[in-house]
Amino acid sequence: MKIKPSEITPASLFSNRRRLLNSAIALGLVTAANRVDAYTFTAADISKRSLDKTLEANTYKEITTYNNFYEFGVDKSDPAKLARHFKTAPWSIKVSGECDQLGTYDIDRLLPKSKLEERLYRFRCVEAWSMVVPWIGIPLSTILKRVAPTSKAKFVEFRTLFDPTQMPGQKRQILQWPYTEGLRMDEAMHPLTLLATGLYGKPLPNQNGAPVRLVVPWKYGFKSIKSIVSINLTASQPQTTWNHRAPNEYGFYANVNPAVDHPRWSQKTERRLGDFFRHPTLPFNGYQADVADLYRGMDLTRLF
Ligand SMILES: Nc1nc2c(c(=O)[nH]1)N[C@H]1C(S)=C(S)[C@@H](COP(=O)(O)O)O[C@H]1N2
Ligand SMILES: [Mo]
Repeated sequence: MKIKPSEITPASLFSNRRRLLNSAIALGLVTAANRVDAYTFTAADISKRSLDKTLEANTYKEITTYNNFYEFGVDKSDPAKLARHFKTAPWSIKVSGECDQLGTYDIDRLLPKSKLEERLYRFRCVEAWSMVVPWIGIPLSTILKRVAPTSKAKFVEFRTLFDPTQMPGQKRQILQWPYTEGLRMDEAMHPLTLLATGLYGKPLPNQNGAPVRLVVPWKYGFKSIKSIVSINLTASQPQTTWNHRAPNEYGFYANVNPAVDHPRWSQKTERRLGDFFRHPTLPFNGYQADVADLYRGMDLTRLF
């Protein structure tokens, strides 16, 4: 049985509000010279639109038992089992590169929990399944503004924890570890781009990337890097794990695009988890009106 968005409980899980609020204030107001203002999107209230009432969420069970998280094995059922004892507290995130507020922050200091929002996003995996997830998180732009990028910052590079003692998949060279991903600065500043810390009103399950993962709803799933320990602002385009692994199959942009086939399969349709029939895949995963402008003038068959 599917749960309607209207039945999703609001994010009232943050019992320790006062402490969190205090630490947010302690770090806060580092707004400095807002050099990232050039990327602020003013037009529509996109975050409201992303809470699309016509989207019906997948069940908690579907979202948390069919995962890609190669650090915990390559089968979709592996992460739910093998990430059970993954240690996600304490957790710190290193902020480095082209920004004023460099440093290693405790996660509770970097993410102002008082600003966490609930959003319903379509999530599409490149292997042709899709689901709709009621995420809890904070726009990445909020965090980037607080660390004050310099004018040289053109990209953001993310890195997952490297700890083979906890992540058995890292003992095998299936991918180049640690997993890395990247976004162009305007993509990173877009209000649909989320640092997610929970789903369905609960803290993020380990298999979904606890304690914090990226969600970029108009891109294929592999862009949404899990269990982030590093945010690095760079002047040039960063190397990304899947692009390094198979550059002809996985590009840097990875925008959901039914018009461009993956070399080994069509990307025209998808099967939503829990459904029997396949559906046509929408350009930019259904967020065309919000994000197509970011790529105007680019050849998206070449820059896939
Ligand atoms: N660190 C890390 N992040 C990752 C992956 C991974 O293997 N390692 N898999 C990616 C892929 S291919 C997908 S489809 C999504 C799956 O997210 P989900 O399990 O929450 O649905 O996570 C992405 N983030
Ligand atoms: Mo994926």
